[in-house]
Amino acid sequence: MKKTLFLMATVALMVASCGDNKKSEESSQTAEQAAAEAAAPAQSQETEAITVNLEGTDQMTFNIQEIKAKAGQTINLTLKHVGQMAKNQMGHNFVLLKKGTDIPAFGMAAMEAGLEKEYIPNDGKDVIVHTKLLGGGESDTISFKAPSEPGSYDYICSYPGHFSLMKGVLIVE
Ligand SMILES: [Cu+2]
Repeated sequence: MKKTLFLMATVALMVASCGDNKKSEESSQTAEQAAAEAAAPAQSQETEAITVNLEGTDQMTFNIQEIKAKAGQTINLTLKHVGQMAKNQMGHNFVLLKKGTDIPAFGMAAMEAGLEKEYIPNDGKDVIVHTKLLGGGESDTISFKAPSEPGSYDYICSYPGHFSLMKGVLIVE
């Protein structure tokens, strides 16, 4: 038991020293506090967060087609539109779909939802998480937990016509 606590504290220190933007909020946090915070969600999240730098281009491509994560692992994902075209001509987003979603049907519904809904149909009922819709030069960062159920989860760009090229899979182990 002591060993476990020690490990938790070590992990907490590692997390704390990794220093993301949370740190600025509580810079005077002690190691004990950090350990206590880390211990609380330790059941489902004993692994470090992963960072994904996804890029969308004017050629309608994603640079990453496969993301691997452990169940419940925190994923910090940044989508950057590295092209120059406007959001209403070549908009890109990252949309992680629930298991079993019919992608062509979702794509059709997304088109009907339109630009003002950022091509997220039905108030997002088929969506686990998504970024904003971006134009050239823009980026958006989201932080979420990988689903607790292992398996493959499709992600797409839901801008009309993009999902056949701009797609990938999140593999949860
Ligand atoms: Cu796109």
